[in-house]
Amino acid sequence: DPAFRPYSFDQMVEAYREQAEALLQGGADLLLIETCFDALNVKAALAAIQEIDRQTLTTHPTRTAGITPVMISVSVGDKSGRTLTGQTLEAFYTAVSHYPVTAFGLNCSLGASELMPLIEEIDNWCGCAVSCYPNAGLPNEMGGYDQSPEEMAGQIRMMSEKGLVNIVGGCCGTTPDHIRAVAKAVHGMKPRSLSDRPCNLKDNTLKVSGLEAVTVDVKNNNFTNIGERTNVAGSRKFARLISEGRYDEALQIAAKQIEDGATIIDINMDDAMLDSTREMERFVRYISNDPAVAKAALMIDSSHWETILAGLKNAQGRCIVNSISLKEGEEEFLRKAQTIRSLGAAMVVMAFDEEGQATTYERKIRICERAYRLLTEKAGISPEDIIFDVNILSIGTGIDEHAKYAVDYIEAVRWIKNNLPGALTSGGVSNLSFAFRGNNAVREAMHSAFLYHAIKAGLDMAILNPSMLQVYDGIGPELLRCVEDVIFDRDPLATERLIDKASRMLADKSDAKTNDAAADEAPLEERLINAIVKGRSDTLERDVLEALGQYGSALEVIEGPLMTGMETVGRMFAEGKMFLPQVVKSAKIMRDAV
Ligand code: THG
Repeated sequence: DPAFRPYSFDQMVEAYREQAEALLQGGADLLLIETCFDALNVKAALAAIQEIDRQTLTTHPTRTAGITPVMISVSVGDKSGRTLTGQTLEAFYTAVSHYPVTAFGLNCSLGASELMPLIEEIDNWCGCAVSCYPNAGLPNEMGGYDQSPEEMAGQIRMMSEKGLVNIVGGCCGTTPDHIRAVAKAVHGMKPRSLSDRPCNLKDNTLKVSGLEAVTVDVKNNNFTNIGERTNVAGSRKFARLISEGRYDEALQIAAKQIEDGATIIDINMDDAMLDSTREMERFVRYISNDPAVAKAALMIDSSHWETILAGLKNAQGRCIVNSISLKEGEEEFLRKAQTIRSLGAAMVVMAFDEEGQATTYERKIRICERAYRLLTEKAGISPEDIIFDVNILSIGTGIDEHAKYAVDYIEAVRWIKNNLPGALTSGGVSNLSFAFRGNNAVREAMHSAFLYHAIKAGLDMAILNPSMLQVYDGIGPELLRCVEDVIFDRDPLATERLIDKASRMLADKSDAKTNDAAADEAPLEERLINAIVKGRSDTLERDVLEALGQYGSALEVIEGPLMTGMETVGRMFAEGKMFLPQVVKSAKIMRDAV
């Protein structure tokens, strides 16, 4: 049973709490969590230590600092630099970065020379001190260690000369002679400098992780796609697979979203017919067994608090909670935010308060402003861990009150980016087009046009189906005009025109066919460029073979029309007219063509 675990997260917390408490009572100044091979265990240890710190604050008011110094030391299985669970060191560090650790590093594992490249890698992103205490070389066939004190000391000296470490020592196979030699070798050397580094990722970028680290790159305007389909309410197929217990097939839905460009996947098990807490736990555990899915970071989506906790307590990476809000008042809001923080996750905050969901611009921004104040001033949450979702609501419904929903959303995003420093923005894009269910061409056009404008206003990420996005420039001019008139509420008849256009498109399926026929008659080069830009594979093989005949060499086909296609892709991506999932698709077509 891939979801079987001998111990639960809560049991791990309890075991760590008992030991940590005893060590601190016995006079320990610092706790070393070492030989770690699974970040989830370390998160349990940190949760336990935070619990003790909170209690100490109330029972021992003299211990004012209230934060126990902690070192974390990871052990890797091989030179790939991944833990036993397959996690990269950066993803691991990201998963434990909510605690202000004193030092992070490696122990045990391999000998010092094998650890050198990994310590060099840690140096690239580690915001705290770096430690390293290797074995005395690799074990021999008897499981013993042969490296002499001098040899080991020489290798550690090299690490230190490169300025990579702050704390060094020895693990398996080392003796007092080894430690003496190491101490002598690094005596008087300068430790790794910390002054020019972002401490504990406090450089205002949101970082999350699965097996790999995922940076939500706001500074370079890189939009982040969150896959929506692992949602029992958002995909009939996923709902059916989960209710039938076919988790392996359900995982394939996640894998497809990632393959199509999602770096985070939204998981939602809220359904009256399911035990959502149990399903969340099972699915998150299943994910950890499938590296193609586990590499992505998880967004834990539920309106049940217990279900959210189940997600957080079973994921080894750094998650995003989706969501909390002021719905049940300030106290509950802050309590949840603090728990999320102590479990190491970032959080989506919905524009919702005691009076309900914000639908107007004014209410959206006021609620977010209030939530931002509370979280940053009272709960100590870093702005980059706050992701505001100001509610993407359905437009084109024919109801007058809905007409301004899209504009209000886009303008509220702009306001947040200008007024709540460091905070991020997100939204569930497919909600926008519920009125056009059954008409995917119209829905895709609405999503692409909406995203194009929302990203310009500062939208950082969105929950969407990355397999179903259109290229902005590829939307037919009439459809685009109809869609944008509705998005911007340009005139009272806009919705009517879009509905009319939509039903004509449905009735006139030949619309698409004539388009295809026209595309088929286009000159060869245009067909190839189109295949790349639109990510279409249907006539690719035929066209590539035809080009090979005409051009005479494969290289000329590649450097000619295919590269022209890729250049167009690059330009459109830079202009925000294409999104990462589409670029991924184009790259695949290019690869197939080559
Ligand atoms: N904000 C936040 N979280 C959210 C939302 C949001 N989570 C859920 C939802 N909204 C985003 N997810 C989806 C997922 C799927 C669809 C819409 C939103 C969707 N599904 C097809 C439909 O209903 O027509 C289903 C088709 C099928 O069954 O295959 O549109 O706004 N923070």
